[in-house]
Amino acid sequence: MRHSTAPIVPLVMPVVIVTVLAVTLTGCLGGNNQPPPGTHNVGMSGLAFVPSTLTIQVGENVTWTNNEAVTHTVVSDNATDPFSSGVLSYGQTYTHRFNQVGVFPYHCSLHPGMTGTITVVA
Ligand SMILES: [Cu+2]
Repeated sequence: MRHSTAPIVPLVMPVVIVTVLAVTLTGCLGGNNQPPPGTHNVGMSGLAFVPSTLTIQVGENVTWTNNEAVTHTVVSDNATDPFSSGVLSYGQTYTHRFNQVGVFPYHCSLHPGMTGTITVVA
């Protein structure tokens, strides 16, 4: 019976460490890791924007996230509302707010077949 407490220590320590990490990370994020209301998400995977077409309301945001180990960009085709993300590595995001009604096609400048369209309605 004198060995009964020893095996507990290796089990308890990871739990403590994970708990401390979770509290620390939550604190860093101000307890708010949710995107603001009106933010839509588009992923980049399989050399494609997913979803490739999206309809949002004017004033809303779109956040693109690169979900693969291939670099991508998000570049507008439309000079009416120009935007360009720069090169996004795995896990990186880019957010653009659409303040004008219209149809806004965009593309990845690194992969010619990689295109998408954001339709903004009132
Ligand atoms: Cu790309």
